[in-house]
Amino acid sequence: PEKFNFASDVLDYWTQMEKEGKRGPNPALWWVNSQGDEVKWSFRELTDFTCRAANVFTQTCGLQQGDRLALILPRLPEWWLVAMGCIRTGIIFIPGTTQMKAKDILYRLKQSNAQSIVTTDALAPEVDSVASECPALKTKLLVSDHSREGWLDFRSLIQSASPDHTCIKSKTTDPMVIFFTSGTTGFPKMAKHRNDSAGLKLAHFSRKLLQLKASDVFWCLSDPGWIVAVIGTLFEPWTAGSTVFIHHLPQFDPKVIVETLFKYPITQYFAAPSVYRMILQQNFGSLRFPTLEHCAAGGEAVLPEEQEKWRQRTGLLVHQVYGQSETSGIHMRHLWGSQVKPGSMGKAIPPFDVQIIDDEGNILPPNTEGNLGIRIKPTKPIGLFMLYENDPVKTAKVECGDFYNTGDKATIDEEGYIWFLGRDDDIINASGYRIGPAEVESALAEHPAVAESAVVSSPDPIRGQVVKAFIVLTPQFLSHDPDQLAKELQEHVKAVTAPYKYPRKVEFVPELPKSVLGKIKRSELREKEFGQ
Ligand code: BCO
Repeated sequence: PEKFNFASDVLDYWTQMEKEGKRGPNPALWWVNSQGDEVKWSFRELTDFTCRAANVFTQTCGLQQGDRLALILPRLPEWWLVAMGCIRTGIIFIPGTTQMKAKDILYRLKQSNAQSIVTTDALAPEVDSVASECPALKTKLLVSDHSREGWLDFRSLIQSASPDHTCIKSKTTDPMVIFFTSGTTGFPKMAKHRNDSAGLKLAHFSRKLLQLKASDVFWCLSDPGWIVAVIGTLFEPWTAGSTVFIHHLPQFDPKVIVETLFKYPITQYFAAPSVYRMILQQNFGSLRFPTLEHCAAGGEAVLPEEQEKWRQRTGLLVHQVYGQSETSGIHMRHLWGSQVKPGSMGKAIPPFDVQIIDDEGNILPPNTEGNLGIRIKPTKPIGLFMLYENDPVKTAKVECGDFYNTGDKATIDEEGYIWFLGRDDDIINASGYRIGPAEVESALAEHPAVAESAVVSSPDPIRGQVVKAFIVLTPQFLSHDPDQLAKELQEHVKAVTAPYKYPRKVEFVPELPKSVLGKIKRSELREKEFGQ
């Protein structure tokens, strides 16, 4: 259709179904924390609250369609109100992880020209420390029980706002959300998506993806800063009218995951493969969860032996799915009930034409290693990002003949099953995070001990891969205790940038391998790590 808006076409549809008694009593959003607090909202309540949020943005903050709002919240119910309030008004929201530090936030606010930011007490001081460098930033909204000078109190504004709001009639092609995604070089790029990218795509293909039903209770563990959470905790479940289950989970703890799967009637579950590994590694008694029917994993590869171990312990298969910030989630999968080839990502979901291509975009024969490509010509399928904002060069670079080149290496077998192999560039995929080496190297460079560094991926039995830094020390630090210095540098990285990027392995070296032109050869270091 020419017009599509997820708030009016999907959320309000389910509200109407509730009013007509055509949807069961399950909440639309079910939020819990470890202190026993609980929030249960119906679709009717969500329509009310998200209309109020829309009024807060337009009336109190003066935002209009096309303006940008940075959304940096942990797993709090308000996250869903903000995201849907933006969709109702056409404000482009920019999710980000709460692990970010002042420098990361500054970069995002400046690149996106965000006029508004929503966050909590934890990050408000970081925002305040850089706000003067962000001329576009006009309003700061705090989700907290306390007030803070210079910040609007989102919770009390929602209470006093009117629930009467007319959703904009957005075009399917209007921009809706921007994700920052790490690249091989430089700092993260802005992958921009349209209204149809996630919302409409899933309205059409949902039944082929996770096959959710209105009676399902779906728990997607990902932090709401990532695309997988935006798909898995908003678009995918609400398209099907299912319950979105959220555990606040400020710190990851496998014990809490297992207890939650026993305690609540969760029927479908999605997490990064590292989470499955961390659960399997612990000595839990039974893992036979009473209501769980389907498990899925994405963000990194699942090994066949891990899939088998999970099946033995739980009686359930882990279905591997694939996606990137650019592809708005999932383009291939094993259908429930179809043959699962352990270790494979499953088959492409029509109408996505997924092929293995060479560097010129030619389709390679089965069982040949190449680039994972999604056909974009003659027709670009809905779901793929619009472009990298402000970066036509990088946008053009990922177009390869008739395909979007994901940059991931894979093979396809005669039956169409796709097998992920990894990346052959410098991007690090550590426990489901995509990390650009330049971001870590730049953080290390701020420490006086570091003369230069090269950051690469290194294998890890639990996290799949971890970040490893090879560091050449400045002369005055050569005599320092290496273990202590490594710890200091790790803490330094955690302090200046989002801590998930910190180098879990550090090696001090006298020099780095370089080309004749003086360019650091990260590939040489990486190959050594993987024993190639
Ligand atoms: O392991 P350490 O304790 O040494 O360090 C951890 C944290 O303790 C630390 N940290 C976190 N917040 C901090 C902090 N340190 C200082 N100040 C703070 N504010 O930093 C390290 C963070 O590492 P982590 O995030 O890997 O933590 P953790 O607890 O080990 O979590 C394990 C996982 C598996 C839950 C986590 O790695 C994870 O959530 N991985 C999945 C990521 C994901 O969702 N990726 C999807 C991206 S979208 C996509 O791929 C599209 C595809 C479908």
